[in-house]
Amino acid sequence: MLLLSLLPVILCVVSVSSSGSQTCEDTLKTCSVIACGRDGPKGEKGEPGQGLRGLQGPPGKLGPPGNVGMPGSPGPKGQKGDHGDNRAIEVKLANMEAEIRILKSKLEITNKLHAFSMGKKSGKKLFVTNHEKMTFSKVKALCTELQGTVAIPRNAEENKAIQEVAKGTAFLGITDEVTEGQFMYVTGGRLTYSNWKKNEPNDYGSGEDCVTILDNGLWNDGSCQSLHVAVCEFPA
Ligand SMILES: [Ca+2]
Ligand SMILES: [Ca+2]
Repeated sequence: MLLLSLLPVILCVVSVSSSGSQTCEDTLKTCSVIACGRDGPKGEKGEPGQGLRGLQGPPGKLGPPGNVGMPGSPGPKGQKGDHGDNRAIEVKLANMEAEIRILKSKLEITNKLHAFSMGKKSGKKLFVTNHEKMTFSKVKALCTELQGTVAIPRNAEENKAIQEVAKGTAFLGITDEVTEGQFMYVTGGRLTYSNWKKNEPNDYGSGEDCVTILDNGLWNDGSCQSLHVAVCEFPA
C-alpha cells in the first residue's frame, strides 16, 4: 500500500529531472504530489507496530567452556594417621620390655627389703627363715626353689648369724647320708668348720644323718625326718 501511494511522486520526480528546463511550478500542473528541494530532517521513530508477536525461537547453541579458575587455598592439616601393623607391634614390644625392666628392678628391691626384714647378713651371706618347721628334704626343696641353699655356717660369725635368725633348732646344709660318719656340705666338700655339742655327733638310735644347730649355737646330728626351722642362705 505504501509503495502504491508513493508511486506518482516517484514518477513525477523522475519527470522533472529529465526535462531540465521545467520549473517546479510547471510540474505542479501535471503532478498531484510534488517533491521539490532537498530531503527534510529524519522523523522521529514511530511506535511499534500492532501486529502479532512472532513465536519465540529455539535456544541458542551452548557457549564455549569458561577459563579454568585459580586453585583454592589449602585445607586444614589432618590428624596424624595410625602406624602400620609392624610399627605398632614394635612399639608394644618396646613398651613391654621397658615395663619388664621396671618390674625386675622393683622386684629386686622388694626381695632385698624382704630378706633384710627377715634375714641376717653375715659377710657376703644372707640367712633367711620363714620360721616354719619342716623335714630336711622340704627345707632343701624350699631353699632351692628360692634359688638359695640350706644354711651352712663356714665360721663362727656365720654360725652366730644362723643361730640368731633361727631362734630355735634348725637344719644345716650338712649330712653324712652318703658315708656314715663323714659329714659333707650339701653343696659338696668336707667340713672345714664345725661347732658340735659335747658327745655329738653320735648317730643315735636307728641313725642320725642330718645336722641341726641348737638355740645355743651348738650342733647335733639328728633325724632328717624330724621337723626343724628352715633357714636358707643367699649371696648378699
Ligand atoms: Ca649319721
Ligand atoms: Ca645326735
